[in-house]
Amino acid sequence: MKKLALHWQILLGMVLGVVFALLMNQFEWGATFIAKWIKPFGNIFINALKLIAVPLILASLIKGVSDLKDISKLSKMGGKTIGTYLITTVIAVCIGLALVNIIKPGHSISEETRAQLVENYKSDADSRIAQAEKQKQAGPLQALEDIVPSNIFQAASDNGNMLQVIFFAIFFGIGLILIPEEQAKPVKDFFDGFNEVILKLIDIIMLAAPYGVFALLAALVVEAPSADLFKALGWYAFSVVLGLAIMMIVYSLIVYLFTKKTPKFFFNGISPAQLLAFSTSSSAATLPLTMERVEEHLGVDEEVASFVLPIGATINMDGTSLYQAIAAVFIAQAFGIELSLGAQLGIIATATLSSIGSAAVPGAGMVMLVIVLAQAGIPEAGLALIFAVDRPLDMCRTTVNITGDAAVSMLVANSEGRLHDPKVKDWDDNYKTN
Ligand code: DAS
Repeated sequence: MKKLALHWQILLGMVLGVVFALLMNQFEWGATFIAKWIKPFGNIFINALKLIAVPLILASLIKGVSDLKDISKLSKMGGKTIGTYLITTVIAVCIGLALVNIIKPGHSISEETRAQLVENYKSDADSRIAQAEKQKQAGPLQALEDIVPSNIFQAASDNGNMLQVIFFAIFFGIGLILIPEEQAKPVKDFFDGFNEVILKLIDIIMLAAPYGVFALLAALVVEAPSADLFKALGWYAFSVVLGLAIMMIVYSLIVYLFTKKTPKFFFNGISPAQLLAFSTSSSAATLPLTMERVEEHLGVDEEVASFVLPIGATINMDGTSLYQAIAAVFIAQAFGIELSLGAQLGIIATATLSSIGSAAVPGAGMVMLVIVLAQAGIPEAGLALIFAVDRPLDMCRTTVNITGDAAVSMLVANSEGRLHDPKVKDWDDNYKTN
């Protein structure tokens, strides 16, 4: 197993989980055995991901906000960069919401399977459904009021108040910017280090992913007698991949509209980085190659690229935000929760914020999905449902994440008059036979 790259290990875990469950289904004690002796390992894995969500938000957002101080020095380019990143992320979330409401992947689940799902995850589903009901009866400003926590430790303790944790993290980061540099430095260094530790913990948790997935898949197969759950998962994965493909078209359109560089030029310049992102599921691991391709093959000035891309790798995750919007609404549909328009608009905010807070490492997008689910009152148990297909989708969404960063770096460079002719001509000139 060690020799295989992590994502192949996870895919193997998925297959073995299904095969094992189908085998156990041949014995009348098979389902009970899996429920008692295998499924707990899947729950432990999901709990570990949920455990890391709050510290990850605190670390990445406090670091992110306090790093903004450096951006203010380049405020014109900084403002343009952050502003464009936010626009592309909101576009991605809206495309995701549109698709999941049109395709309705969760509606193809039969009432019997839905009842089974709610039964399997009863405690979590009930509390979330109750919370969603409460939110429906709440006043117009209730959601705003709920953002400000009265007690950070109570907010951090219950995953249902993720926006309160985010509010505290941003508030704290702003405080950090406003105190004198020499006083802020040790605090900033602490959170930089804290962030590194959390990322290492995610790496460790992801090492358990193949085993966690094996358990989750095995439990899913024995608990969901009907194939309609797998059909629904197929439609869900299709919705995400379709949304990501639309984002690729959006990027090539905005690059052409603002810089007149053709899609052929753009994709041939960025494709090696896209392949690396696809195979590593990590924007951070791909960043060095993204920078080299953007500078050498897409003509972005080196100073612009080294400013825009590292920020993009950490806070601009359009693929992740689109995926989180679709995943949240899919899980709500699977559990029979009709989300109000207000709740869906809230998802635009929480998916944008949680993709900003998502670390550029494999599986981070799913960890942060807890925020979107919790805020919309959707059962987090649904994570077990979608984790089955999360890895292949992580590979796809990471590819979109870095493509979005590259596209925005070209727009920013172009607006600063620093989009040059590439040092290395694109493939038309190199490989065309003379
Ligand atoms: N894998 C993350 C990245 O590196 C994205 C995600 O997990 O959603 O961009």
